[in-house]
Amino acid sequence: MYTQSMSVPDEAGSRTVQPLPSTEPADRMARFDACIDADGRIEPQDWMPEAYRKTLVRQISQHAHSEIVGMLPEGNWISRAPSLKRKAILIAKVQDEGGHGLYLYSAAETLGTSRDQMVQALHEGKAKYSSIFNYPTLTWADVGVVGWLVDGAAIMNQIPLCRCSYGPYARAMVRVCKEESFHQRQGYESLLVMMRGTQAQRDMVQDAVNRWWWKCLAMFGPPDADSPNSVQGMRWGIKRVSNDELRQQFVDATVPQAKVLGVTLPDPLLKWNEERGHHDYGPIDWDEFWHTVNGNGPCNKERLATRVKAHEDGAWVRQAALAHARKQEQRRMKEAA
Ligand code: BYC
Repeated sequence: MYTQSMSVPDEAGSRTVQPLPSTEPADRMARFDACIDADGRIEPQDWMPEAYRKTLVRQISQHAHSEIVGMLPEGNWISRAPSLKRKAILIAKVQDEGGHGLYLYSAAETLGTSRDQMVQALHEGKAKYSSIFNYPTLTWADVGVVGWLVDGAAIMNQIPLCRCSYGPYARAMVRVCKEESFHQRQGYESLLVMMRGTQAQRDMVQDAVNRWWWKCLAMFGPPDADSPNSVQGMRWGIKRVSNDELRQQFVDATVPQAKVLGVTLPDPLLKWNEERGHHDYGPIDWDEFWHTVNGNGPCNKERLATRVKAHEDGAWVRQAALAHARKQEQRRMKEAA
C-alpha cells in the first residue's frame, strides 16, 4: 500500500535540470537558484521570480479546486451508503477532502491571490480541476474504486509534493497524504468485502474497475513529451517526479493489489516487462482526456453548476460570520477605549 515512507530519490527534480533563462534581477535570481539547488525551501516572505509564483498559484489552486469538486461524486452516495458504518466513513472522507481544499486555498493565498479570486476563476470555468471528477459514480462499487484507484493515484502524485520547494504547499501535503492514505485503504477494504460477497457484487466491482482504470491513468497528466509545464516545474523543485514516471509507479503498485482483490484490470496489453523491470500497458485515449479537461466530459457542467449553487446558497453563512467578526471587533474597541 502507499505510505508516507515512499521515498523520492534525492537526484530527482531540480538537481537534474539546469536553471532556465530569466529576465528577473540577476543577483536575486542567483540567490533563488542557489536555494533551489541546495534543496532549500522558499517561504512566503522570500523573494521569488514572478513565473514561479504564477506557476504555484496555478498548480495549488487547481489542486484545491480538485479537492472541492472531488467531494461531489462521492458525496452523491452519502444518503445511499449500504450501512451506518459505511455512511460514517464516507461522511468523514468527504469532509477530509473539503479540509484539503481549505489548506490548499490557504497555501495559495500566501502567494498573494485571494481565495475569492481563485473560487471565482473556478466558477467562471477559467480554472482547471482534475479530469477524474467529471465522471459519474454509478454504483456503490464506484465509491470503493474511487478510494482505491483515484485516491491511490492522488497519493502517488502527492507524496513527492511533500518535498516541493514551496514551504506552505509542502507542509500542507504532509497532512493531506496521511489522510489520503487512509482513504485509499478504506476504499480497498470496502472492495475486498464486496468481492467476498455475491456474484452480483463481484460483477459490480469489476464493472466499476473497467470504467475507472483508464481515467485514473490519465489523471497523472499528459505524457512527458506533451507536458508544457514539466521542465520548469522540475527545475523549480515543484514537481519532483514526472507525469510518466508517476503513472508507471501507479501501474506497478496497482497490479498486485488487483490480483489480491480478484479483479482484472481492463488492458489486454498489461504485462510485466522483465527487461524494464516495470509493467507495460496499452495506449491511453488522450483525445478523451483533453475533451474532458476542456469542459466537455460527462459531468463537467453538472459539477460546476453544483459548486456555484453551493457557493450562492452559503452566502448567508459568510455574511453572518463577517457580521459577527465586525461586532466582536467593535466590542473589543469599546472595551479598550
Ligand atoms: N486534469 O504540463 P502539464 C485528488 C492540465 S485531487 C485536468 O503536465 P503540470 C482527490 C495541466 O493543469 C487531484 N487538467 O501540467 C481529491 C496543464 O494545464 P494548464 C488533483 C490536467 O501542472 C478528492 C495541462 O494539462 N491533484 O486526487 O506540470 C478526492 C498540461 O499538463 C490534468 C493535483 O492537483 C488532469 N488530470 O502537471 C479524491 C496535484 N493533468 O494549467 C482524490 C497537484 C494535467 O497549463 N498537481 N492537466 O492550463 C500536479 O501535480 C500537476 O499540476 C499535474 C499536471 C500533474 C496535475
